[in-house]
Amino acid sequence: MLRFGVFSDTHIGRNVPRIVGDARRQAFRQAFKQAVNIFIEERVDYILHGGDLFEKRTMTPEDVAFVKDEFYRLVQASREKWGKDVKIFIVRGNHDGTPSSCVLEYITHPLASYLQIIGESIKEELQYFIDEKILVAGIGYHPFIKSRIKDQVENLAEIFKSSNDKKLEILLLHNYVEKIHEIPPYTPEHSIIDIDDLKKINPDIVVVGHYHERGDVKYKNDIKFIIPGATEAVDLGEKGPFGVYIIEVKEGIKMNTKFIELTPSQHISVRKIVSEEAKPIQWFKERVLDEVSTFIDELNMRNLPGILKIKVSGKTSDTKAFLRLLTEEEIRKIREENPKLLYLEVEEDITPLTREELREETVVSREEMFEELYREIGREPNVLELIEETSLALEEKASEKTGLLKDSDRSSFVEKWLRILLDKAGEEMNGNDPSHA
Ligand SMILES: [Mn+2]
Repeated sequence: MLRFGVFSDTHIGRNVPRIVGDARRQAFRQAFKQAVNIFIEERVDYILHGGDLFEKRTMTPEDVAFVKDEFYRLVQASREKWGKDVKIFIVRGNHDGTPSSCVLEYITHPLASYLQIIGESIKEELQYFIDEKILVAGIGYHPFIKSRIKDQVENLAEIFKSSNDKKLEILLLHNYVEKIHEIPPYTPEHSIIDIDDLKKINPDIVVVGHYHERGDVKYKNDIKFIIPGATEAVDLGEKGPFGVYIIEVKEGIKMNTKFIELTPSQHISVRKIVSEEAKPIQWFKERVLDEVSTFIDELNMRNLPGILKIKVSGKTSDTKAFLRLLTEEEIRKIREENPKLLYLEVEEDITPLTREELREETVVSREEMFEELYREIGREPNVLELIEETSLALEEKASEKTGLLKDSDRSSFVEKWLRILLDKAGEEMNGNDPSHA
């Protein structure tokens, strides 16, 4: 029986959002450490990493040392605990650099024979691994992966064909695969792997990184596709769950897979506030404050530090000079009162109504007009009296057919209403413009 520990997109060295960069860097390391612990406990024989091990742009020498130490710890502990010599295979992702400047080189060492980079070397030769039980080959990230794979299909098929059939054959990739991933719209065709090309290569298992959301094991063209996803939210909007796969292979073909979730070290969330109709700025602000307080409750419940981003969009009926929903000062205060909230960002996309829309907005419906009128005159004695009279008349004289009064019965009420309204209007005019008094 063979056991594999599979993970991908660990992005060690990533530090966004920059303001909480140190905490984020630690979160990625924490996830990595947990993965290694799981691999030790699960007694794996081989590790498969699907690429984007590092975040090349922002990684530090300490990040390199961290990964080296963790892999060494994995190998040592597995040897001590279970007498196993674990081997680790990694394919290059787009965040690990290009073939000529690949940061994976930093963790290789001639004496560290337990670790091997799979895929193209600087000389563009395909590097693969073969022992008596398994064959691992692969191709690192390429922006034009479709044609890159097509160029290498024969080469790879040859490597796989030459291996003994009893070996488990594994292909490591770091790109989108047609029919396997839910590929984001507008992804150029040339950056998607043609699944028929993989059939020609014909491995038993394809482990593919790059896609940060884990996928269920998919079985297509006699190939098992393992999509481990990332181990931490690479972008704040990525929800998880994040984790690792353990694959257990019995008698050459029977395969069990399980996904083990990692415990995140920060609670991260992106919330949206959208208004279909125009609202005052205060409405948006209240919603934002509601979201913040809900999120803070969640942090206390989970006992975790957290990062919250709120995206607010819609139109506002306010025509005043545009203000930010929360000032720097207000955000600072919220964070001071809630030390668990590491970072709060409010992204605003609120546009004021155009003059045209504003005119439509101010058209008052008949119901609104009456409501306003009643607020003004509804408590005056002559009005109350009139309402009383009208309802009595309705009870006595209303037509059975229409439920209304006949014209002759109605006319006196109409006159009285008119008088009241005219008096009211006259009062207002006089009140508003003393010169007409
Ligand atoms: Mn990635």
